[in-house]
Amino acid sequence: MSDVVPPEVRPKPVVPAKPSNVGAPSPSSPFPPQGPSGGAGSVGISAPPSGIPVPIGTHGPNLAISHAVGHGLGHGVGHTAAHSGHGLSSSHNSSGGSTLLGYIGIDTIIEQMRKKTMKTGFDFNIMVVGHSGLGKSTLVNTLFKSHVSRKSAGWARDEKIPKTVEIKAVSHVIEEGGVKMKLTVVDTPGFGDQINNDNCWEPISKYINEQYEKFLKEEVNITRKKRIPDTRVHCCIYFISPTGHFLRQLDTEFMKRLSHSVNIIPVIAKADTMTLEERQEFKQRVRKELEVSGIEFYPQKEFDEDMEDKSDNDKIREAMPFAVVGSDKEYQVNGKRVLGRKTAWGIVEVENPNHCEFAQLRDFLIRSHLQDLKEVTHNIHYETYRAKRLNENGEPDGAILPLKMTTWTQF
Ligand SMILES: Nc1nc2c(ncn2[C@@H]2O[C@H](COP(=O)(O)OP(=O)(O)OP(=O)(O)O)[C@@H](O)[C@H]2O)c(=O)[nH]1
Ligand SMILES: [Mg+2]
Repeated sequence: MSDVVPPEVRPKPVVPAKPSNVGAPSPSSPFPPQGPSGGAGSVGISAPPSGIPVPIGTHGPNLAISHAVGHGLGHGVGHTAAHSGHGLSSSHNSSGGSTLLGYIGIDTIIEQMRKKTMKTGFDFNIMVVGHSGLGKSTLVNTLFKSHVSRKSAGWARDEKIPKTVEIKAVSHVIEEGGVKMKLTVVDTPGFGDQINNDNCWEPISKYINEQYEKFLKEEVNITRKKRIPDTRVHCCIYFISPTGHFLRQLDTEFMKRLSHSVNIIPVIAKADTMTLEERQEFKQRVRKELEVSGIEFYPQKEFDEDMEDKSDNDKIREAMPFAVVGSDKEYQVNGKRVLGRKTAWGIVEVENPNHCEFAQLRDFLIRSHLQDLKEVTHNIHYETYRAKRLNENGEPDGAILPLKMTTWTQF
């Protein structure tokens, strides 16, 4: 299993859907015959190298031929191919060579991954950080509508969320559409209260690195788990005070220090305390300040994979930092229950895009970038930590390193 490479990158279909002109099998397939039964070779069709995925569970017109392929392939894979119906085929081109025309089924990797994810579920870990009282604990509850912190802390529903006094990770398994996500929310005490705020990022930085260290130790174990529990922080939502002026020095300092070890997502807290014009102006100012200070927030420009990625992420970067409002209280608005904040002049609806950008933040975190957040964490931040640690003394806490480091982790 040492060379199993995890499906790290967002899957993109490599081949188009099965073409209508799937060719008949030909003896001139580029694949050599495989398997002891002689099935593939004996009917004039060759089996693919065993690494090539074979479609599962779809029945097509080439059943007889596919059956032969199946036996030729050997156990497991062969049997699946036997019922695939797609088969493998190649045909002669005009110059006498052979061209692979048949449907191989590479695109079924997506379905295979989906099934696997459905079975195993996945971890997603969010941390909230910022000055005291900016609504960090409240937003976490809002985000997942699951009252994560409240339930776990045993509070009654209407109790006020207490001040957070220590770093606390709370996990819940959330299931939607048959997919299980183990969500861990790391709530942190607000900083900025102390007379001396020097190094207030240290406990947070320490926590982030401890999770990397835990993962590294598991990874280099001789008998490592097939699936390493992932407690690494995939994103750190940084709360900016809605002052309407400038970023505080502590904000820039914090983000500068941590942006190289975790995905920072800045948000403007308590957006309901600003007018729309103030909010727009403040967002622009914050973006400028972040740029001038050289702070790379997520999604980092340097990690855009292609032009499409760049153009999508540019739009997001231009909309950031999202100005959010949090609440875990529900009110009746036009006959519907909505999460909101009741004021003397009406209800601020948390999920209404005309009121604030909470919905944008949620869609960005969960619906469009969750997988990418995990990949950047693993491939960039963790990798940097890992390389540094292994360079320091070669072995984390005396563990023996395998020659080649590979993981079998679902991201
Ligand atoms: N106006 C407004 N108030 C909010 C918002 N979110 C939270 N609050 C209120 O702000 C106060 C502090 O909220 P918390 O969620 O405890 O803030 P916190 O950042 O976790 O605070 P610490 O744990 O002390 O750092 C509470 O009274 C919340 O009801 C918001 O979006 N707008
Ligand atoms: Mg709190």
